[in-house]
Parts: sequence; C-alpha cells; structure tokens
Amino acid sequence: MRKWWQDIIIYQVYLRSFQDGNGDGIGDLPGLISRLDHIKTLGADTVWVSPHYDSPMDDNGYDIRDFHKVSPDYGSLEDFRRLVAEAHKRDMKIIIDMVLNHTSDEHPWFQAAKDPTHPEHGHFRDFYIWQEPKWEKGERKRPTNWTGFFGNPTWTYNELMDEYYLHIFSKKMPDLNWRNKAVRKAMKKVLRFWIDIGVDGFRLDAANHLEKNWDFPDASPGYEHFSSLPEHHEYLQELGEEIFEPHDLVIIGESGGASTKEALQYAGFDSEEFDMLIHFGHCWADTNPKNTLTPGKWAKGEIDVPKIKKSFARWHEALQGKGWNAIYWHNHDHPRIVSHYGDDARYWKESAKMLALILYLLPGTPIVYYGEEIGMTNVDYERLEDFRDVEVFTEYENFRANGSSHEVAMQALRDRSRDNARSPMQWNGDKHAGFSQTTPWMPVNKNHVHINVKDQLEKEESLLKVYQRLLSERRKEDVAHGDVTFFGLEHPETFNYLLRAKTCDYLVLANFKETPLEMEFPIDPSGFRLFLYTSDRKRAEKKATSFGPYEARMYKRKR
Ligand code: TEU
Ligand code: CA
Repeated sequence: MRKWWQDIIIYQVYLRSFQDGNGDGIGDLPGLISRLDHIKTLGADTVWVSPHYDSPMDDNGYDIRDFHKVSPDYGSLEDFRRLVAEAHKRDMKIIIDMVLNHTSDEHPWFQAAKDPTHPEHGHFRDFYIWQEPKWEKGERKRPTNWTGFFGNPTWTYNELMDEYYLHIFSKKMPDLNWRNKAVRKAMKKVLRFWIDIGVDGFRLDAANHLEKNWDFPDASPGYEHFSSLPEHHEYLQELGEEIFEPHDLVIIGESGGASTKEALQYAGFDSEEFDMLIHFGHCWADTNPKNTLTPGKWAKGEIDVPKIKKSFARWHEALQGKGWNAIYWHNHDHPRIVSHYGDDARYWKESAKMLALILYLLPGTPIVYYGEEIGMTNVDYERLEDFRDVEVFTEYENFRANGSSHEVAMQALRDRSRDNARSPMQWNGDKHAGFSQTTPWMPVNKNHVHINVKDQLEKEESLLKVYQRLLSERRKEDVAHGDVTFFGLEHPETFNYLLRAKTCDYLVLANFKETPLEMEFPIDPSGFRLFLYTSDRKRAEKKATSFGPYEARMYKRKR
C-alpha cells in the first residue's frame, strides 16, 4: 500500500540561517513562513525545520531547554501554529526535528538532577547518566576515556553530585537515560504535545545513540559503547507502537553509521521504528587516514566514487520492495555538496548540476538541503571568530595540539566544518544577501553577489531551474517508485544508472571527476533523447562518448 510520505519532496531548513523576519539578524519562523512559496516553487512540498525550541543555543538548538516552548530567537508558539497552518494551506507538510538523546544542561530536568538539595532531585537524578569518579594515584579521573562527537571527553564532573555525567556531544548536552521508564514517559508527552499542534512528522535526532554500554569500559574514542547498541531499537519500537503508528506521521530517523543489516529493522514496511533513515553511508567518501594533524572526517582525501555509488546501491537493494529510502546529499552537519564532491571554483556550475542530476532520479524520498538548489558553497571565512559551531572550537584546539599550524587548522575548518553548510541563505546580491536587514548572526558568504536565488530565477540555464525541472519530472513520472539499475559500480569516475519510471526510462550518465573521460554507453542508447545536461548540448546530443569535466547527461525514452 502506498503511503503519503513516499510521494513527498522534502526541503530541509536550517532555521537560524534561512530568513530573518524581524530584523535581528537571526532566521526565524515568520521568515520561514514568508519563504514557503520559494520552497513550493522549487517543487518541494514538505519542510524539515531544524530545532525551533527554547535553547541556550550551545549547539544551535539541539540543546533543548524547554521542549514546549519556541525559542524567542525564532518567534512564539503562535508563530509556529501559523507556520503549520500556512504550510497546510499550501498543501505542504511540516516535519520538526526532535532531540531524544539529550537535553540542555539548562533544562529543568537536569537542574533538578544535578542538585541533591532540589525538591525533585529524587525523581530526576536518573533521567541522566551519572558515574562516580575513578581514582588513580589519588587523582580524580573520568569514568572512561571516551571521546564524544565534538572531539571532547564525554564526561563532565559535577561538584554538587561529586559525580560525572555523560554527554556524547557538548558538555552542555547531558545524555538522557533511556533505560529509565520515566524518561521514556516524559519524552512521549513531548511528542504528543507537537502532534496535537499538527506537525506531520519528526526527524529523530541522533536516534541510534539512545542506549549506552553501562559497563563503561575504556575505549578511545569508544563510539561502539554509545552507538547502535541493540536496545536502542527497543526504545524506538516503543515510541513507534505507542506514538508514531497511531498518528499518520512520517518518521525520519537519523542513525549515523547504521549498517544495511539494520535496514529493515529501521525502515522496513513492517518496522515500527522509522519510515526512512538518514545513515550517511555516502557522505564522507573522501577521507585520508594518513592525516594525523586533522584526523577523521577533517582529513580531506581523494573522492572514492565507487564507495558513493555502492552505498546508494546497497541501501537500495536492502530496502527494495521491503522498505523505503530517503535520498540526500548532505545536511547541516556536512560541508556544502558542491564544495565537497564537486568543484566550487572553475567547474562550479557543471559539478553542481552533475550532482543534482545523478541524485534526483533515484527512487525514494528526496531531501534537498537549503541553498543546495542554488549551489551554495563552503564558507570563505579567514578568521576563527567568524565560525560559530561549538564543534569548531574544540577541534581547532585538538588540531593545534596535534601539531598543525593555524593555517592548516583553518583550512580543515573551511573544508570540513559543519559551519560550511550553515551560512545565511543567499536570496539576492544585496549587502546581507536578502537574508536580513542587519548584520547576520553568522557572516554571509561573499559569493552571494553572484550565487543567489534572484539571479538564478532570471536565468534559464541556472542550477535552480535544473532543480525545478528535475523535481517536477520526478513527480510526473513517479520516480520515487521507479526501478534503478546501476552500471559500473567499480568504475572510479562514472556515475551511471537506468531508472524505469511510470511511462518512460531515464538513462543517467555522469563523469564525477574533473578529468575528461571516454565512456561507452552501458546500454544501447537508441530511442533515447537528451533531456537534461550540464554542458555542451551539441556534443551530448550526438551521444558522444567523450565527457568533459563533471559532465552529466540525462536521456529519456518513452516506453
Ligand atoms: O547529529 C548526530 C551526529 O552527529 C551523530 O549522531 C552521528 O551519528 C555521528 O557523527 C556518527 O557518524 C545530530 C545533529 O544533526 C547535529 O547537528 C547535532 O549537533 C547532534 O545530533 C546533537 O544533537
Ligand atoms: Ca529574526
């Protein structure tokens, strides 16, 4: 049976940077409402809004202080209700970001938990994860040597408690204890609150981290002790059964590093956990393990194109006919896709179009990240103080401690930091890019003078127009439910596939790299007409076998 969320096209909005509605330099709900029509014109019909809740903003709202309140930065509950109403009026849906794994340390639950004299301490203490210090040679030590996702130790000492609390993200984001039934009950209440307001679904943040290994063994960084442990599925099933299933919601779970072994458990049609999954299988296919100065995701290396293709192919295969895939290039935790997998200088336009063409004719539910449709690039900041992300500052210190120079550390931030994808939306070429009347909370990219929505709406050949065409084509031909055959998964440069849609077939051929390429057509191209392309039309039309830098073509054949 077909579900409504199989036919949606999602647009992810990073609220803080999308549109300032009241002139304080911060994106907000009224601003978003005023831009719903842009999203609709693009061809998307569902908005995933990053956390809008009251928060001290240590991690831009992923640190929630009050689940039932809208951050004054973003507006009021009234504004939120208006967003839902305005979206529904346009036949659009609203998905909100829900953080289950942790709260802010300023949340009343944690305030009570950390203070033995608080009247409700008894009830709230075990909402979080406390451990006694380890003592070594008379010195107080952390319970384990784990490192969290922002590059810092996962334990912070609390004097009142004389114990450490666990936080796999920043120290202002204590982890909730999902083994505690009262926590699960409290979070269900939160979910119901927003369902009653009328949201159409949730994107569940960091959903595979809910369970921890309470033996607390030493391990560095130790991710395996707080990621993807079997019990987290039980918590998600409980939520699914009691909350998600009875309401006709769409649930998108974020489960970084999830393997296809878990595909059906998460996103199978019979599963009660998610409807679709965000797993990042194709997102960091260009790391360099030899780089010890700025290691891990920070180490930029050669792009492994087969790895990207195989991830799409593997997930497609795992869920085909049995579950549902989300398709996306990136989100607010990654570099901008054109800078990351394309080229944001000489071949900006070609590579951005190539990336769009190869992604948006794949089956599943697409998620377009704001600014992707105009080819927004990584930030151009020269100074550390232009960055905003909590992670940037711990990691900068780590890089310096590893021995990297200031310049090397800064380059790693410009290449890989999450701030790359969080700069203000580039609506036009004005001083603040049409994002705000005043200096934005985070500097706009200088390239907004030539990369912006206004300009691309006026130009027939723009990237934005390609997005519009692709998304409308997808809808018309029911590509979400199409059948894909990948070609040449081992080939280091091509990205080729055939998509069988409702009434026609699409042949997508691409050179993923800058170096020109000779490529044989993987199937007989007779009957196919060129439909979308990134460069020289004449050459492409002739079905030439030579592909220029980042050249991609999409051919179409009626069946
Ligand atoms: O990110 C989650 C996240 O980064 C990890 O859960 C991920 O699984 C890990 O890197 C393994 O690859 C989400 C949000 O998207 C992010 O912006 C927040 O900072 C974070 O949760 C904390 O709420
Ligand atoms: Ca504002």
